[in-house]
Amino acid sequence: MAQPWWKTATGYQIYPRSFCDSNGDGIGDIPGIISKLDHLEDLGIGFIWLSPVYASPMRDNGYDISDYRAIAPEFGTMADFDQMLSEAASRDIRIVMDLVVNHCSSDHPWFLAASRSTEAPEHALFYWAEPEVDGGPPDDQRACFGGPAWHWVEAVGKYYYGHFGPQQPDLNWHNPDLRDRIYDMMNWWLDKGIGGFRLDVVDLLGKDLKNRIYHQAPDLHPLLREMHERCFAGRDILTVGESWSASPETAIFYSGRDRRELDMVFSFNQIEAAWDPDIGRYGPFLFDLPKHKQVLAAWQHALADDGWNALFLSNHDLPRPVSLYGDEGPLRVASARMIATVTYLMRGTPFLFQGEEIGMTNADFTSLDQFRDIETLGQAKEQFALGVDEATFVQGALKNGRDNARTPMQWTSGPHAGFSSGTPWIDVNANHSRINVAADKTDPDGVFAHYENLIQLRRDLPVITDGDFTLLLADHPDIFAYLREIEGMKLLVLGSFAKTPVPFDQRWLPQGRWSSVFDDDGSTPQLHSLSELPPFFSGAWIDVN
Ligand code: ISL
Ligand code: CA
Repeated sequence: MAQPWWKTATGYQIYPRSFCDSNGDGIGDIPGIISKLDHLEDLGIGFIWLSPVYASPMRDNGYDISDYRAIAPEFGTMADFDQMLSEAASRDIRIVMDLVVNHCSSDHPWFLAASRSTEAPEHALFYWAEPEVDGGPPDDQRACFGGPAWHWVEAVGKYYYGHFGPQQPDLNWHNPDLRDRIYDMMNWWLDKGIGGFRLDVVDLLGKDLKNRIYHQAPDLHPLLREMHERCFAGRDILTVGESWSASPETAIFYSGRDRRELDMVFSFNQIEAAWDPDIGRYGPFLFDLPKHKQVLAAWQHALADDGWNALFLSNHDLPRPVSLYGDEGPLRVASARMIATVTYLMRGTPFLFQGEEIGMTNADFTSLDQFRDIETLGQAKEQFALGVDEATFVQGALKNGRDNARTPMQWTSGPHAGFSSGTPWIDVNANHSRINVAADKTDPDGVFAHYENLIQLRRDLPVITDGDFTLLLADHPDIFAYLREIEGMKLLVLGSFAKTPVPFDQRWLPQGRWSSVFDDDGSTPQLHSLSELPPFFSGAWIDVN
């Protein structure tokens, strides 16, 4: 059987609000996306993961949906959406929609009806709890964006569960009526010809609130199988679930061939490996390359014969990769190229995040009022209550906050980085004078040209799609190296995470006559003559023996 298209295709995540504004209101929109499809075609993208464009009060920038079958007016109309779909299709680009069905917006008509009367059929679409004898909620669970997770509604005399916050009431997946409504809506989008779904916080579906099992509760997988049966079966689409709780041991339950659930999951083990176990994401990022390699290799091995990996460096919730693993200064381009090389030549489907293809950096904010993210602002409130001062908080948020990924896409060195002719909803990074698409694209050694090469290589070399993975130099503190092997071809991938030269021993190279897969002008040092690796050195070679 032929490979599914998503095994050789590369994905590109668009965060619409920050991508391109066509009408000067400061907010990115669908006509803006249409105007940049050529950019994605140049890059070689096979599909777009489109962050939510549905109607929404935008308290969480669209991850709080008030109408699943309408487009948010600030993003455009359904006609704009249809045009985007067909113009993308004419460039062989599919559109994978973000499916946010763990919760909806508290402005959704379902929730409005549900919180007016317990008699309304919509009431049972949500999770409710009677007050305890003291009038309090059933437990002390905290919401992700701050405050308690149980929220009081006077009119019905009950608490509802909102895992992220009061503005995002959780949908009751135990109710078949809810599932019918969601599956109908999913099929409605699929029938339009979209390329599939990215399922937001998929591991929260089927949560067991009584026993306080939120992620990967026993009901999760039966629900995903039902969803597959009712919506995905027989369709040529891609499905990827976001699962912070997935591990190499549980990944196969989502993506195993015979499971009939999803094609793959985004796992975050490699991100969490760098968090302080006591503080979590709001603490320092304690990057340790041997640990990082160990986590990624475990995923490569776990899904070697069955299941599939989603490869990514960042998304709209994470800091920028060059800021996280590389260099924001003079070695930025080399570091961006290196990080991409070692990540995207593993086995799996790559998902780039907008701006990554030009090595964009974290935000350059100086005060709290420049932040827009509901999570960052919720955290600020909690931290200030604990006595943390603003400057310290801002410093932390500039390292790990979600707005780092959400500053406007830097198209040009001109006003507002060419993102908008009006005032952007969130500040543009001043470094757009240097870091922008127009400038990077003219540089044959730039980040864009390198991504273009990597994406093309993934289509040309079956060893990347299908080859075995062997980690080399597992304990080396600065070098990430691995071998990919398939009948008739060996691919060696190597990168240095060090800002300074690293001694290199020729005996570390596996047997072979290694020839670079990247065309270069001869300025790159030959692998066989290296006694040290230059800062952020990287490359990939095939054995021409
Ligand atoms: O990164 C996180 C975990 O610590 C959270 O910021 C994030 O909320 C979590 O990854 C879930 O993310 C998804 O669902 C959220 C939405 O705010 C995120 O943007 C989305 O990617 C609620 O829908
Ligand atoms: Ca706009």
